[in-house]
Amino acid sequence: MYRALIFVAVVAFATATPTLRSEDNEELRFDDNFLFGVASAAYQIEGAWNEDGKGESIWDHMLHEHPEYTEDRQNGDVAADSYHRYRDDVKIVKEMNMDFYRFSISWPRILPNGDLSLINAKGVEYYNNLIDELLANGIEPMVTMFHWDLPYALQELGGWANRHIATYFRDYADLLFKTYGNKVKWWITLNEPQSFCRGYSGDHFLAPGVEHPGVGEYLCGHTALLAHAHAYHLYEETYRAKQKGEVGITLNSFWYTPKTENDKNAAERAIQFWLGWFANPVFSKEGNYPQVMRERVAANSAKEKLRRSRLPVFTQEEINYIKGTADFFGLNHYTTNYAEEGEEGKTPSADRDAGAIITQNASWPSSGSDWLKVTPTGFRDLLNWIRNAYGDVRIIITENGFSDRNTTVDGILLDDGRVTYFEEYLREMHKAIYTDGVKVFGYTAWTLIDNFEWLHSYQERFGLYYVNFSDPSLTRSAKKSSIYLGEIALTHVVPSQGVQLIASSILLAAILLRMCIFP
Ligand code: GBH
Repeated sequence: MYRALIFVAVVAFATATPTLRSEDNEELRFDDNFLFGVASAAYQIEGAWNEDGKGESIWDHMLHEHPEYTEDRQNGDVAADSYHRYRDDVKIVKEMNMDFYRFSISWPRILPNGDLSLINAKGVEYYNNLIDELLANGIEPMVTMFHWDLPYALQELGGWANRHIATYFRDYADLLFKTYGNKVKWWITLNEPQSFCRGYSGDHFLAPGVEHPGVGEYLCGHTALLAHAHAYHLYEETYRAKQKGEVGITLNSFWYTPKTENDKNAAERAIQFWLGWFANPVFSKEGNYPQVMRERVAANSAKEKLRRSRLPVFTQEEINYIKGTADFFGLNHYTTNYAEEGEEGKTPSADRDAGAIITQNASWPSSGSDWLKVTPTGFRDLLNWIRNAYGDVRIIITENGFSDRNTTVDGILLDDGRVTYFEEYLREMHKAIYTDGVKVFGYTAWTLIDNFEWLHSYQERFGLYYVNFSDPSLTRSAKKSSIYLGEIALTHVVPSQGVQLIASSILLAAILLRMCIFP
């Protein structure tokens, strides 16, 4: 055991000096007012799925019915038990010197029936406690109102495919502003509608697992945009003057790079279908879905002999109502894909409508997730694309992170793959800000602690802290990456490689020393 530990430490050290895929390795500095934070989401960390009056969510329901959907047949019933251990979590955020903590509120924990017929006092109290604990520690709460755990009661009415759900979301948002708005100044309405709407397209990776490709995801997206706009207008009209916070939305996008010179249009279509789907209605001057998207879905629908486009149509009034409804652009970014001319996916489906074949390059460095390759330069390209498309919108990176697979604790604490990922992505973001002039004002690492990674369950770990899921007390232990990012949050400096080498050596010496004292 002891020798094995030394072996792991030495191997880790040997790989601790990353070869940068960004050319420069100088020390980089971020402005004093640049914000650093960490993120999590309710279903992925809280557990306590049916405690203290919480209602059932679509994730509870789907994974209880279909344990086989996840890699190891587990679910988020207990997860990292943050419902009971939130004080430990806040301590960790503080240890990492973070300015803010982005977490999500579970809609069914507050409103078990989805609507205002029942307000669960214990649920309301839980988030009050969490927010108070953060503020007492000098950490700003940043609240995501919806990170995929819709009340199941609303799914029975069709969920996001039912346009009226937008009004239910408005009521829920109203309650959150009213209840927490004196303490919370950062609001994110929805996390990644592009992802959760896939739960209606038959890609079984997300709840509710409804199978209506080419139709369901567009209906869902339509409702989601209206819901977001309702929450924004409500804040604008009723709360902003007094509460003085900001309301935005979090969208995710890969970077799409043309596979060959001839694939530039395919790459542009891919990003319009993925990011433009939600960004264009909210952030563009003209509003509405991207033109290429409206045209292609309409044309395919006509070919399928449908009477109207599968992509619902906004009235001019709705276009104006949705346009401009964000104080900031929350961006989740992880990786890059190739796009190539051609068609793939079911008929019909959004993938086929986009008319691009999506691949990756097997030689790109991998992670613990099939879809996530380490491709830092795409981050800078994406940020520039957003600025070119939507002008000088204020951007905050609301997620960026790296996974590894479940192995031994010892191997995983020295998570050099993650350190390298953060370093390279921060360097590219720095170039986007300070060389290219993109207005990014903050950065959020995904994720605080190892947690329930949706269909990959506890097998893919994105945490800055390790969670021992086989230990009933679910101990959290610092990984090397948490120390690395903690230093950056404190100093606002990404150290040069030389400094990092010294820091790694000290860390290694400390580990070896500890092993000698407690063999
Ligand atoms: C984010 O989504 C989520 O907001 C967060 O909850 C999650 O933990 C984090 O990423 C890490 O995954 O399995 O090949 O079908 C990022 C966008 C969309 C990426 C769904 C993975 C599934 C690909 N995700 N996608 S696959």
